[in-house]
Amino acid sequence: MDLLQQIAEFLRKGDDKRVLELTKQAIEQHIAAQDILDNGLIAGMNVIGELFKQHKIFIPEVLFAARAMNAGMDQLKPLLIKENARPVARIVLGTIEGDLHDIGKNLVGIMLKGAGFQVIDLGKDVSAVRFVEAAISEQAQVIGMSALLTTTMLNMKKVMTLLRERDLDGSIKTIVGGAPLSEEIAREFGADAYAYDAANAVERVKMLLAHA
Ligand code: B1M
Repeated sequence: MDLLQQIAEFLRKGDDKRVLELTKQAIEQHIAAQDILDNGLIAGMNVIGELFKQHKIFIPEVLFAARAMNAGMDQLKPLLIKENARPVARIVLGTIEGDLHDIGKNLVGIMLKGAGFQVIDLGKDVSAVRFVEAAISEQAQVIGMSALLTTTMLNMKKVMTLLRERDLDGSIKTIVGGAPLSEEIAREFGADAYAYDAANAVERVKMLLAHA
């Protein structure tokens, strides 16, 4: 089993110490951070998602896997973030109200920072009012929302409605993402953009700002 497969396997087992060690080893062996992320950490998390769906594992195992994922991501973070002198733009980021999944959102934040954006991370379970008020007070150009549940993604619509009501939909752009979202759903919700993963989020935010 190669190193990345071992990372995926120990993540599946929820062994954060082994995931941490192996991620460090992979970095020392000059394996690209993106490769470690995609073929080690995310690959392991995808297996967890599948097992959880089939009721072969339960919440505690998923939580241990999430802890192991974070242990690996902490090592990769500095490599994924390149220092930029001046922020390109300001983005308010968070997981939508009712939703506690934050691994994907954190990854999006890391990639945006790496691309030179200033990210104001509001955390998880963020209400529409908090998103909009933070964007106003921080003078952000973009609001980025993540949702992992088909139920909570509906709360994203409230942000677009609130922006329209306050006549801010022209000056503050919105981008949504997360497993249950799609281009079509994003359009239906009235979001300005949808991204399928963290790297795509960077591209889409750049496009939004170019057209602003
Ligand atoms: Co939960 N969970 N979970 N869970 N969980 C899912 C999402 C689920 C698909 C599992 C399954 O059934 N197969 C399912 C949702 C079903 C649905 O609604 N369609 C589910 C469920 C049902 C639940 C609970 C309801 C379970 C329960 O209590 N009975 C509960 C809900 C709690 C709540 O939020 N209120 C729950 C709880 C949890 C834990 C707390 C145990 C834990 C989260 C820990 C944490 O995040 N700190 C957890 C986990 C870990 C998962 C799975 C296994 C993994 C999610 C993850 O981190 N993936 C997940 C199954 C799966 O997705 N395969 C599952 C890795 C991450 C890198 O990917 O988040 O998709 P992802 O992010 C990607 C893209 O989506 C995109 O870019 C990221 C990087 O590439 N992206 C964006 C994300 N946000 C974006 C924003 C953007 C752009 C792109 O722009 C702003």
